[in-house]
Amino acid sequence: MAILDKVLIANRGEIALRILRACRELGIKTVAAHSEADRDLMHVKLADESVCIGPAPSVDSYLYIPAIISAAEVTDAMAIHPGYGFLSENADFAERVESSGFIFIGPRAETIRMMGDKIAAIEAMKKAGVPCVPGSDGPLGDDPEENLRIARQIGYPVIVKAAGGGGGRGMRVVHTEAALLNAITLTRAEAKAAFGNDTLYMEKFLERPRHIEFQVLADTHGNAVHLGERDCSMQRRHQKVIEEAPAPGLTDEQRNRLGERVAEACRQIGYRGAGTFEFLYEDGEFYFIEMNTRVQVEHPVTEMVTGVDIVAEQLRIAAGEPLSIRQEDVVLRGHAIECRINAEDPVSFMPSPGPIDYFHAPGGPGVRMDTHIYQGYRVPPYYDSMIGKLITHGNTRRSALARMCGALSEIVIEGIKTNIPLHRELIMDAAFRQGGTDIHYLEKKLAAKGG
Ligand code: MV4
Repeated sequence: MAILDKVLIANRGEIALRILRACRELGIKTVAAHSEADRDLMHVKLADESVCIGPAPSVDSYLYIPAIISAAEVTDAMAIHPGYGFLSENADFAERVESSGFIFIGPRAETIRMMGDKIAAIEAMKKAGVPCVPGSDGPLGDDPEENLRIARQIGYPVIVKAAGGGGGRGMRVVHTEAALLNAITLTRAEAKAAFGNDTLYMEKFLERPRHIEFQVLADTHGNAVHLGERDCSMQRRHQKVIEEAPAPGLTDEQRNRLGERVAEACRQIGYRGAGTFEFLYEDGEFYFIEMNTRVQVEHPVTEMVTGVDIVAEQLRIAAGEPLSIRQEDVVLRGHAIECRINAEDPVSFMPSPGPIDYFHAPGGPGVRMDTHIYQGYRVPPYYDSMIGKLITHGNTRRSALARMCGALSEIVIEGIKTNIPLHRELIMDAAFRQGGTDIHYLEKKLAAKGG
């Protein structure tokens, strides 16, 4: 690619390998920036160059901005891909990447900063005509009477959230007026300690929603498209376990309507790159809660049903090229499901790092496995326990489920414990097979099993 001749991958694991593959396809050279514990990662072996950026702990390597910028400088990379997690949604990082003369593969720093402030994000989306949860429409003040009035106006139960939070951190559900003021005080103190920002806001608490998110792509020429939605309701402690696309039961009309809205919102705010609009979905209505300004773990299910390579589009956008697709080119075909494979005990969920003594990858039509593991690889104890994603596609949800069932029976990982047994159970679960389970379903099921 003309302008992007070399990309530094500032991440690890399966997403680093995914980015490397997209670069290779587009003829872009790659630099793997890795920690001391990650010399044996698959993408480090495959990259054109590799640079050690520090010791095993993330704060000294994958989160250490000066080391990453230096690695880009010494290798003469043109751009930095942050992947997901780590520095991917750090506006200061994006700013320092660009002020050092590199391209940040993601939105402008100011967009990341705005979306990191959940109140600003909601305000921008409301302005753009995206439906939001009824709430305080701005920060909560210090006046107890005013806060009681806001909650009464919204109607209990309400949820108090930190403006600097997100992804499930810094929030508290309040069921009665008697509990409100204390809840605000506690959440404020927690938010201050966790995010250095005690700004709070309030929303109506939705009791049984599904988590449905829309994928968007926007280029620097004013084009924006949506790639439909994913249902990510199957989660435990804010960690997604299974995702799928499209969301069961959603109509084309619902999808097109909200999809057009979020694409238009992207044009309005001058969004750049790949992004995800997170919604809660309850009783046929969508409520925006947050926007993610990165490529997400679950992007493959969208790729499988649209045929669009989201990471390749990120690279094209960063190179200043227009999107390779228009909205009318985006056609959903069939159904895709993703199981996140974690190195963890399937019952206790305790991490299980260690050697991969044996690995057999599943295969066949409609089966994709995104993983960096190989026989002889050692899963280090320092990072997230996700070691791969098993994705299946079929013409129908039934077919995708059948293929997932087959793939889960084929896959063999020995040497460490994994959550594959949990996936085998979930894929046969009657309610999940029916489709449309809410965000609390998995935790309730596990609690009933005696977890
Ligand atoms: C909510 C909610 C119910 N009502 N907001 C949790 C993570 C963060 N992204 C927002 N979260 C929630 N916000 C209102 N007004 C319930 C959750 C929530 C949740 C959302 C998505 C996926 C899983 C979840 C698990 C528990 C709570």
